Amino acid sequence: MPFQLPELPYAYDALGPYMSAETLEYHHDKHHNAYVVKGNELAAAAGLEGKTLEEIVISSFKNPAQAGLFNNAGQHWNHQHFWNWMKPNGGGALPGNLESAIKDSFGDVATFRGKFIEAGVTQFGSGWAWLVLENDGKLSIMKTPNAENPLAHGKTALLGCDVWEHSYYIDYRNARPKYLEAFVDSLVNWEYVAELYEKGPMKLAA
Ligand code: MN3
Repeated sequence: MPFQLPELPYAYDALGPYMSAETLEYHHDKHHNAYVVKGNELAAAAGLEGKTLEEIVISSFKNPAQAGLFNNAGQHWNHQHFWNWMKPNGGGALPGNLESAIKDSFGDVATFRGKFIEAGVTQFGSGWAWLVLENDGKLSIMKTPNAENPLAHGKTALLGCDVWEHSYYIDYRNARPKYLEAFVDSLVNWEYVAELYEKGPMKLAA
C-alpha cells in the first residue's frame, strides 16, 4: 500500500505556545508530505509497493543502493509517530507503569529527562533523540542522524524527538536545548509512550 500522509491528531494551533501553527503547517504539510511523495516514488521504482513501511525501512537501511528510499521511508515512519508523541497540554505526570520502568532503568525521572535532552542537544546536525525499549525490557537513550531510527537497528522506539532545524527554528531559532525542554515538559503524550511500552519489544520479521 502506498505511504499516506496522516492527518495531524490535533489542530495546527493546538500545541501553542510550545510549537506554533506555522511550524506544524510547514513541518506536516511540506516536510512530511515530501517524504511521503518521494518515498512512494522510490518504493515503486524499487518494486517494493507490496511491502509494509516497516519492512521497507529495515531492508533499505541495509542496502546502500537504497539510501534515498531509506531516508524518505524512515522519515515517514518517524513523523507518523512524532505527531502522536505530542498532544495539547502534554508533559506532566507519567503513567505509573512507564514511571516504574524509567526509574528501573535510569534511577529517577529527572535523570532520564536530562539524558534524553542531552542526546538531542548533542546530536550534531539533523537527527532524532530516542527513548528505546531494549529486547531485554530495559529502557535506553539513543540518538541518530538524519532519518535513522531504532527500527532500522531492530529496536523498539517508545519516544522520539525530531531535532532537525525545521522542527524548532521558527519557534526557538537556534535554541535547540529550549525546544527539547519544552518538548519533554509540555508536549509529550506520555499515554501514547506508555501504550507503546505495554506492547513490549516489536516482533520484527528476520
Ligand atoms: Mn521533521
